[in-house]
Formats: sequence, structure tokens, C-alpha cells
Amino acid sequence: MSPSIKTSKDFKRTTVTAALPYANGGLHIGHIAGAYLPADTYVRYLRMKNHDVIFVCGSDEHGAAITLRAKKEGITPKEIIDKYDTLIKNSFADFGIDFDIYHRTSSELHKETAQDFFTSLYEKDIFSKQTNEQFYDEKFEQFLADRYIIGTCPNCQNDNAFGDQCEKCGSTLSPTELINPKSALSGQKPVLKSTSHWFLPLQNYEKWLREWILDSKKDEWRAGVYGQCKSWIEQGLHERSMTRDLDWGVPVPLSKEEGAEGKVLYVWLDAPIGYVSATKQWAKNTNNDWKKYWLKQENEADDSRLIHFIGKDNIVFHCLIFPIILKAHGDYILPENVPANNFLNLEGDKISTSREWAVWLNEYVKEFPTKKDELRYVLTSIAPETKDSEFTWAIFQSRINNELVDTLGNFVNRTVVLINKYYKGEVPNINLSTAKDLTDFDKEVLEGIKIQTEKVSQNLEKFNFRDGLFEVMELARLGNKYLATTEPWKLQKTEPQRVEQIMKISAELTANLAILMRPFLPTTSDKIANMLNLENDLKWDLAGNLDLLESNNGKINKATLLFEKIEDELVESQIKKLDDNKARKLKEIKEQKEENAQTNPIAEIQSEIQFEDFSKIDIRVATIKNAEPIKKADKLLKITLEVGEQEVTVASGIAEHFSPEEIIGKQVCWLANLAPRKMRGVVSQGMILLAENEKGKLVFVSPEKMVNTGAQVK
Ligand code: B3M
Ligand code: ZN
Repeated sequence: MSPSIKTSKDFKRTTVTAALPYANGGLHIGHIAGAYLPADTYVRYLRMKNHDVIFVCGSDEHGAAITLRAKKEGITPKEIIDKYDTLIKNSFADFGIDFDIYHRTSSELHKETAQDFFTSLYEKDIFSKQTNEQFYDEKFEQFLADRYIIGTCPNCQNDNAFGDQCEKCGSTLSPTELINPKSALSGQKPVLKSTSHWFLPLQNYEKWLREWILDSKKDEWRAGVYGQCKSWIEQGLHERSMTRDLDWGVPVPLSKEEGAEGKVLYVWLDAPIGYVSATKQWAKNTNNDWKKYWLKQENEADDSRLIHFIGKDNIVFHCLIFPIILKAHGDYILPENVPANNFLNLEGDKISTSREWAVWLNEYVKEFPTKKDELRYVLTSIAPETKDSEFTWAIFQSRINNELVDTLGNFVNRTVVLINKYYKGEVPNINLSTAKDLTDFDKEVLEGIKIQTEKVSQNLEKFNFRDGLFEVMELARLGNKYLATTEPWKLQKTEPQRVEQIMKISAELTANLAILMRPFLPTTSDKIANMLNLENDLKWDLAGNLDLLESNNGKINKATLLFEKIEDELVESQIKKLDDNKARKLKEIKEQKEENAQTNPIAEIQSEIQFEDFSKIDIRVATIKNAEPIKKADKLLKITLEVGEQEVTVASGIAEHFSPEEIIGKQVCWLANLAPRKMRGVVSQGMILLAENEKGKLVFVSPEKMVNTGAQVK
């Protein structure tokens, strides 16, 4: 590792944060692979090194994500956050993500902390108060921001991008950047209405960001993270509103006179401060000093190191906006690294909460309570560290069967079984550091233990968890190769002393595996430590030693199974479950759309026109004289209209709504001066006007009583 890049040993302590999940839904494997598993792995490693580390997280309980979910479910935002905060907290705990605290941003402590932050920046004149046009939903009489606005992402054409970010490509957006913006409440095109907010002038920090990030983080931060920051900075920074017209959130701590009534902090101002309030709560719970983990110390060498674990859609908020807020405040440390992961896809498609295309963590833990490490192993092995990656149940099966069962499990099992078989569990008492007659292969294996220890350590320090786990498995593969090559079971009668050497080496390698895998596979590490009768509080610095089994007077326990094979039936049933969920959800969405159509017939009002535009159109009353089907056009009827002295022909797309006989004699409104069009061989003159009712049925627009045909509609 290049000497310029600092590692954990260069810091007195580390503050590790993991993105605060919105309390508006459950956790799925994309969340776990994206931020929480790498964070947990890293913290477990630091704890094994007796490093002073805190691991904070909590529910993100404000913002449009919550209030929209509440509207959708017809309950209050408080009910939503209580339901999902509990579900999320329990899911993390059941899966073993071992936070020091899992807090929540609806707490009073968080509100005070966030308001203090705002007041501190306000009093330093950091914000600029601006009155400008914001999107407003006239039907719901509500200003629209963030997820209240949906439109097409200008970068990836995702039609469901939000006013502040696009979840598909991870872009951070402003509402006015969206193409064809619509209100998430009424579905209508929002109007613009003026309102005042307090803006954070990002552009004032461009010079500092260039120095802090572009000049110094290129070798330390992941390329994708650095690249996104670079492009954001180079695209030009501008002010971003830090307050919202919402009734759910942290109230802006200013008076009504200052225009703060009905305004709350933008969720992306308040949420990252949730890391600080979580630390404060942890400090209260454990009688610790939160300031050591967040504030700049007298001597910079005593500053904590701040590491944010997030997904790529949160990079801008954690690398630019929150650091600017911390910098503007002046008392706080800045993030040392932000090892953001990309997205995990599932069975060939994007994971989607709305379409229920997901493997839910709480369901996984309930269905496979003894397979937590298996999921840790697979998700770390395919982690989207440098680019999006994909989980399939077939990969789940092959990784577990070919690597955990056949390699790791097989080696450990053989070693423990043979030591019990040959020596009643007594590990041969050989000093491997001074043993004389070791073979070259023996020495290669012993050296391999040291080499792999170094490789795993280096990868963990560089947040390369996928490579780190691979290097652990390389040691298991070396162990398997060692036993398969030396075949001690063939030598027991002829060369018992040789067998003792082989089994001692294999036992020490197994003990090292227990240490090196511990951050990644904690349960499996415990199982191996128990089999080897090692104390469970395994310290990292023990790794690489060749006398780990001296400490337990060399007596080990019986072998227990570490993993079982994943059968095809499990794969098939999980895929069927996904497909069934998706089908059910799509049916629900379709029924919801039909129901919406019934309750919300107002289609989108077209863009505004001027009176002179309207005066160009000429609508007349006409009577239907005749109607007949048109060959090979099952949606069209050929209609003959009487308009004063003349008759005209119109091809109208109403054949699925009316039979010819039922409409003859009806008076209708006819758009007279629409240019003629040829449809299925019929020259259609003008257009008959109809309305679509809430059930999607067509009805004629007709005068309330009979009038002379040709009468002009004014
Ligand atoms: N609540 C989660 C997301 O954007 C967001 C993270 C906040 S971390 C301070 O998916
Ligand atoms: Zn996009």
C-alpha cells in the first residue's frame, strides 16, 4: 500500500457511518450489499485490531419518501416510520449487522442537533435566502419538491426520476431539470409558484472542494466516487435549497416573521446530521464523549477518522454537500473516505421495491436462519464495488457449493476429523518455527499463511472487501491442495511423524482461517474457533502466527458441519417466489391504475394556449345520418354527418364503444376545420368530439337540446 495513503493505524479512532435507510420500506439484499455489509465487515476488522471505532446508523424518517408512502397507505407518516423503523432495526439485528447504535431522525435529540446545525450556519450568514418559483400542485395545494415531483431523468431517460435524484443512474437533480415533470400527488403538470427558502451556495466552496477532493483524494477514493465528484464540480456548482415547504420534517428554527412558518429542513440537510445525533445518543447510552468522534481536536493527530459507507446514489450528498455543511460549521472533521458501492441487480433486473423484485432481508433470515454467513459470503464475493453486479439464486448455489462447502468446509472438516481420529483431538506438539525436516511444500504453506494474512489485511484497509475475502479463500484453497498432495491418511502407518507435521500445519492454517475470515463470516469463524478450542475473542494481530494452538493445550473438539449444499429445489422455489411476487405486484399496480382512473379522471391538461389560438378552431353541431364499419379497421366507424345543407364523412375510432345503429340520429359536436386525413381508404373530414369518463368509456359531447345542424359552437 503506498506510504502516502493512511490506514487505521495512523488514526486514534474511527467514526464509521452507514447510510440511514429511509423508514418507508424493508431492507433488501441490494441495501445490504450496497452499504451495510461492507461497513459491518470493516468495523468487525477494526474491532479485532482493538481500534477505537464506533459504528452508527439509524432510520431516515423525514422527506417525501416517507410522506408519499403514508399517503399511499392512507396512514400517518408517524405510523409509517414506526412500522418500518422497527422492521429495519430488527432485520439488521437478526442478520448480525452490529451497529453501536441504530438511532432515528424523528428523535428530539436529532431535531435539536439538526436545528443547532442550521442555526450555526444561519448565524454565520452561510445561507442565502431566495424567493423563487417552485413547482406547486394546485389540486393538492402543496409545493412539490424531491420525490413529490416525478419526471424523465435528463441523463438516463428514466421516467421515474425524482426532483432531487434519479435512483436509476444515481444522478442528483433539481426539479427544473426533469423532463415532463408531474406531481406525484395529482399526476398533473405542476405550476410554478413563488416561495422563499434558504440556499446553501455550493459554488462558494468550489475552490476548497477542488483542493480537498480533486487535488488530494484521487489515489485514496474509489475511482467512481472521485469521478462523480469531479464531474459534479466541473459541471459547475450552484446553490441548493436547504429548506422545504412541507409539514413533515425538522422545522426551520427561525421565526414566522423570518418566513420560516410551514418550512422544514431539506431531508438531505437533516439526514447526514443524523450520524451526529446517533453518536450523541450512543455517548449518552455508554457514558462516552461524542465530541471525540466528530469534532476537530486540539491536536489534529487526535482527530477521529470519518468513513461513510453508502450507495453511489448518495455520493454527492456525502462527498460534496455534507462536507460543505461540516466545513461551513467549522468545528467538525471531514470524511477521510467514502467507499461507495454501485448497485446490485437481481436475476437480470434492477431490484425494485415498488415491483417487489427483491430478496427481503427479514424474509431471508426467517427462511434461512442458519445461512447468514452464506449470504454474507455471496454478497461480498459479488459486491458491486467498482461497477453494478448481479445476484442470482444460481450464483448463490454455486458459490456456496463450490467454494464454501467444497473448499473451506472440506478442508476444515478433514483437518479436525483426522486430528480427532489419529490423536484423540490432541494437536501434535511441534514447534513449526524451529522444525528442521519440513519439506519445501510445508514451508510454502507456512509462508502462504503469512502472505495471505498480509493480503487480506491490505485489502481490508483499502475497503476492497471482495478481494479481501478472495484472499481468505486462497488460503483455504492452499490448505485443500496441501492435504490432497500430502495425503496423510496414506502415511499414518508408515510415517506417523510425517503425519504429525502435516496435521500440525493444517491445524495452524485452520486457526488462521478462523481469524482472517472473522470480519467476513463471523458465525463460521466462531464455529471453527469452537472446534479448535480457541478463545472466541480472536485478535487480528494473531493472524500469521504458527503457534495459535499452543494456547489451548492443543486439545480440539469434534468436527461440526460448517455448511450444507444448496439444492436445486431451493433455487427453483426462490425464483418462483420472485416471479409470483412480481406477477401479483404488477396485477396490483394495474388494478390501482384502473382504480385511479376511476377516482382521478382528469387527464393531464395540455400546455397553455392564447385566445387567438382558440379562435382558429371551428366547431359545429351535426347529426349522424349514417354509420357503418370500415373493412380491416376494427376500431373505426365510417360516419355520415348532416351539417346544414351539406353531408360530410368522418372516420371515427369509436367502433369498440358504439354499434352503428345505436348512434344514428344523435346530435354531436364536429370539429369542422381539421385538415382531412385518409384513414383505411376513407377520407375523414374533421373530427367528432367525445369525452372519456372515469371508467375509460367514451361519451359524445352534444348540445343539451336539439339545434339546427351547422350551428357554430362558441
Ligand atoms: N436515506 C437513503 C437513500 O438515499 C438515504 C440515505 C441518507 S444517509 C444520511 O437511499
Ligand atoms: Zn437517471
